[in-house]
Amino acid sequence: MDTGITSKTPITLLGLGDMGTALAHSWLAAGHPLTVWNRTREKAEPLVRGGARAADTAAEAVASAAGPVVLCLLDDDSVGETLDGADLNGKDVVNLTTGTPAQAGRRARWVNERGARFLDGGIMAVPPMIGRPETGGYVFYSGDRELFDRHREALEVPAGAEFVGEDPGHAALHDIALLSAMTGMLAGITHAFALVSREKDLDLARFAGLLAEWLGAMAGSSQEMAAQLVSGDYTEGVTSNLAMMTAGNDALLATARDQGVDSRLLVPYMELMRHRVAQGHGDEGLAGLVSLLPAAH
Ligand code: FVH
Repeated sequence: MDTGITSKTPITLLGLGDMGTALAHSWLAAGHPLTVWNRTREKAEPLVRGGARAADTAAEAVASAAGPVVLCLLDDDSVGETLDGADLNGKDVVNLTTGTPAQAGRRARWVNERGARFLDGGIMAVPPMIGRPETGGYVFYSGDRELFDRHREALEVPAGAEFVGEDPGHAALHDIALLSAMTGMLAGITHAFALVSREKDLDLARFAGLLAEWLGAMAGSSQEMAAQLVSGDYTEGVTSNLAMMTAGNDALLATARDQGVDSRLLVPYMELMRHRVAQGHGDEGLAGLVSLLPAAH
């Protein structure tokens, strides 16, 4: 006989956009009692048919929460608006809304002042990856370690969980750092396709495979950079030195010119390389470039 009683952690989820809805389905499928709330109520209906309870207001959803209150909203402002008026005292708040490290820090203080514990999360997955561990999606978490440990099993249902420290801003920092690296990589991919795409007899699908393999192999250089930053010796274990790479940039720029391609995506990074070599550090790897980036405030 199905008594409807389960030992699974009850989840309260505020926000049913594309990501929130994917999270909701994964918790329902895993048998977690689920209460949902969304500003536009209709988005809750399919989940209610699947066994979730829809709360009329965010405050009511929070008041009835016996487990973590998870937020997956557009931005930090929408988190503030949604929680405004809710009694957070004694609650565990898990914010999966993308924001900056500073916003996470401020939100943690705001939540703590209202008597609740706070965990921030940065989702490294797109909705179709949620509830499918084989896709490798995961969430960076930071903030209250006890909260994380207590709800870890439930938090690991939608995607893997990677705790990166008690500073509430560190999940967002990891998230943004990875997205920033991705942006640089996509700029490189864009330039590479601009170079080859005007060649009529070139197989772009084959090229794409070669490109992905090359980027995968080169990604290992991040370990070399980390080791150099930790030791402070930027010449440690250098396999390709900066002077050689900077000289090679001339061929990259000349080829772009010959192919009629604008080099604007590459030039800022190349200028940084040239500057470091001019400072007398041609024997280093790339770690020295990090020291050139602190912005003037
Ligand atoms: N979707 C993705 O690929 C990325 C993957 C990485 C992580 N992001 C972040 O996840 C947060 C939510 O993303 P989403 O995909 O669910 O976003 P939307 O489909 O646009 O849904 C937005 C939800 O936020 C609600 N909302 C917006 N403004 C307010 C407000 N002022 N008060 C209350 N709720 C608000 C919106 O409600 P409604 O429009 O349906 O009424 C949606 O529930 C996000 O931080 C991504 O960066 C996703």
